[in-house]
Amino acid sequence: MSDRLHLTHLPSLTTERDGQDVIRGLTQQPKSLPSYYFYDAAGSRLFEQICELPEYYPTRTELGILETAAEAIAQLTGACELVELGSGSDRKIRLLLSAYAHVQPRLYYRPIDVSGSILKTSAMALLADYPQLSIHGLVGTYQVGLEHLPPPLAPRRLLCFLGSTIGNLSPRECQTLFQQIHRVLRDGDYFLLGVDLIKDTSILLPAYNDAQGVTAAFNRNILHHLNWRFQGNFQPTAFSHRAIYNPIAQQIEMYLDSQQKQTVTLAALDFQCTCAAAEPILTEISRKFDLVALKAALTAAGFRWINAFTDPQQWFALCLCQV
Ligand code: AVI
Repeated sequence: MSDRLHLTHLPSLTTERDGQDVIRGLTQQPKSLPSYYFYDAAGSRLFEQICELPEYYPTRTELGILETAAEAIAQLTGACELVELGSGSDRKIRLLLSAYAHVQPRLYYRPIDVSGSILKTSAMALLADYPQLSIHGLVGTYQVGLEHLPPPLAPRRLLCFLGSTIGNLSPRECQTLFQQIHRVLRDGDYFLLGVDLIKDTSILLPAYNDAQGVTAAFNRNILHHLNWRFQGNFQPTAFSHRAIYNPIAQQIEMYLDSQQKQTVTLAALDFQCTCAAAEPILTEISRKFDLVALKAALTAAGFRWINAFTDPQQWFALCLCQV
C-alpha cells in the first residue's frame, strides 16, 4: 500500500506563525486573534464534534449535496486528479472518489494539509478502501502547497475547497486565494468551492451557539493553545463565548469577552496586554455568501462559472467553475 502513498513535506511559513500575528492582533483595537490557532489537536477534535451537532447544519448539508451531485460533477469534468485544500474528515472526498471511479480506471488524490499526521491517517483509510487510488499528499499551508503543485497525474485537475472554510477568510484574503488558485491551475482545470449561504438568523445563530456548549469550548480552546504554545497565562474560563451575526458584513463573528479586567502574559513572546472588563477579542469571522456576488468574485479572478449545486433549502452551495 505504501507505494501508493507519497507525502512531501514543504518548507513552512513558520516565521509569520511564530507569534508576531498574535501580538499584532492583541495590540489592535478591537483585539483579535488569527483563527487558525483554534486547530491544535484538541481544537481539531472539538471541530469534529461541532460538525456532528444538530444545530451545525453546514457539514451534513454539504454532504447531502455531494451525495446527489458527485456523479454529475464527475461526468461534467471527466477524468481528474483531485486536489483538496485541507484533508480533515474524508467523508466528502470519498463521495467524489466513488463518483470519479465511474469515469476513470485509476484515481489520484492530492490533499494539502498542515498536519502530516491527519493527512497520513486519512490517506491510509482511503487507500484501504480504494485499490485503484494513489495519494500524493503535500504537508504545508494552502499557500505553499499551491505553489508546489507538481504536474497533474490525470488530464485535468479538480481543486476542491470544501466546508465553507473560505468563509473564515476576509474578502481580501479570499480574493487573493481565488487569484492564486486560478494562477496555479491550468487551462481547462476545475475549481469546486463549498460555501455557506446567507440565511435567516434563526438558523445561523444556533449553529454557532449550540446548546451543549461545544462551540464555546472550541472558542476558548484558542486560549489553551496560545498558553501551551507561547507560555501564556490566559484563564480561558475568565472569557465568555459570544457569536453574533453581522448583517452588514454578512458574517458570523465569534468573540471571547473578558469577564473582568485582566492582564495576560505570553512569556515566549515577551508580550503582555490588558483586557478591560467586557472587552471583546474577535476570534473568527464566518462569512455567509450570496451566489450572485460570489460568481462575480470568481469571474473577477478569471474563472468561468459552470454551476452551483445546492440543497432544497438553499442553505449551502457547491460551486463548480473552470479556468
Ligand atoms: C471551519 N469553518 C468553516 C467553521 C465555520 O463554520 O466557519 C469553523 C467554526 N467555527 C465555529 N463553528 C465552526
